[in-house]
Amino acid sequence: MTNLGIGLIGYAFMGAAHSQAWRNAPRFFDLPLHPDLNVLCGRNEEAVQAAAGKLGWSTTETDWRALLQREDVQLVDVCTPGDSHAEIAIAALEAGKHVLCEKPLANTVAEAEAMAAAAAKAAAGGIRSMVGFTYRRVPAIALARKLVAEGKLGTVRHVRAQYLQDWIADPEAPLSWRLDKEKAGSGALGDIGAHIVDLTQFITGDRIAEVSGRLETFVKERPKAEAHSGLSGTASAERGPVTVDDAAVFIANFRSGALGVFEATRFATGRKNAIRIEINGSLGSLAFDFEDLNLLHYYDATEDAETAGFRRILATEPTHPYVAAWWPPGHLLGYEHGFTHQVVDLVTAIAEGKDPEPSFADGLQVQRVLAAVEDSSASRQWQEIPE
Ligand code: SOE
Repeated sequence: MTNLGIGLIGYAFMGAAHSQAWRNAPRFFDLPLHPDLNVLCGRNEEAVQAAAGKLGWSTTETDWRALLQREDVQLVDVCTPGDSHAEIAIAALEAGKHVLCEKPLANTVAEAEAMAAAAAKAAAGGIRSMVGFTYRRVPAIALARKLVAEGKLGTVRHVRAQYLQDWIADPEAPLSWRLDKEKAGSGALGDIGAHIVDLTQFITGDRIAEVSGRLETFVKERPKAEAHSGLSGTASAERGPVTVDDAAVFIANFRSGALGVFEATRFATGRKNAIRIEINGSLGSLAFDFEDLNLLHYYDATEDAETAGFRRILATEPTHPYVAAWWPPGHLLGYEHGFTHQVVDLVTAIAEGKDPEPSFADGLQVQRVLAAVEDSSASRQWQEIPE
């Protein structure tokens, strides 16, 4: 079997999640190429070496440009904050490396356009790229898409989506890079709203045509972070401004005529990672909540009214997407499995010479929706998303 040398940039929360995926994918799935965890890259030498030992990487680099020069790297996995996605991903594609880039694709539409153009050019030479909208690979979500595509819901009328977290509901929670517009591009909108834009479009096979939205920053100033790890941190005595939205809400028209209602917030006390999606169609409905991610709720409106009702589909059957490679029915899957499935789909597409999805062009379209929500909030007007 041919090997695929991986170079991962970033080793915090997402870097750790991607590392386990690169390690585990070939242990459970029969992959056409074997990923070698060759290089982990981060700016602090001591810290990146410690992370490499823990996460299973053979060597380290402290400069991503040096990583791009290495012959033992065929794929670059970008797990840095959004402000460096465009520069790294474009340089990697130009250096002839396949690229997996974390979401949202970029911090601005202009950056995302440049990335999509670089990806299209590289694809002509067989170099592949993918944006990491991982939740598409949760089996219950992939099953939802399949059921909609099979026509089980009939004509889709309503799309209802929420992404609810509460990790900064405490006004004394320190400033993380995710609250800094320069680093993150936007707040709840881009960080978690991007996921529900992608997921609803993925499940319905439809696209958002126009939006009317509102962004809000409830807590305008917070303690600066002394030390930061993942979503938590230690507060310092100094304070700084929050430069992104804490919450984003918007309504949307889909191209098919379906109506959408979206909400993304980090202030939903008690909700930790609740991605809730409900789709209502002429023949039935589907409902999903990531806090119970193995379940898909399905209502068949064609059944006898006397016994009809939502039923729970436990998406752990070997016939459900991705599940056959794992455990027997009822032995539940978790957050990390989506990342493993992402690696499986990416490596398979590379080996088959196909463009993986979601592509950088898909990432650009999501970026346009996010920008339209921001513009709509600022202008108090509906905003159209170009095709
Ligand atoms: C923080 O809000 C975060 O880690 C996001 O950045 C991820 O994309 C999301 O899946 C979980 O929450």
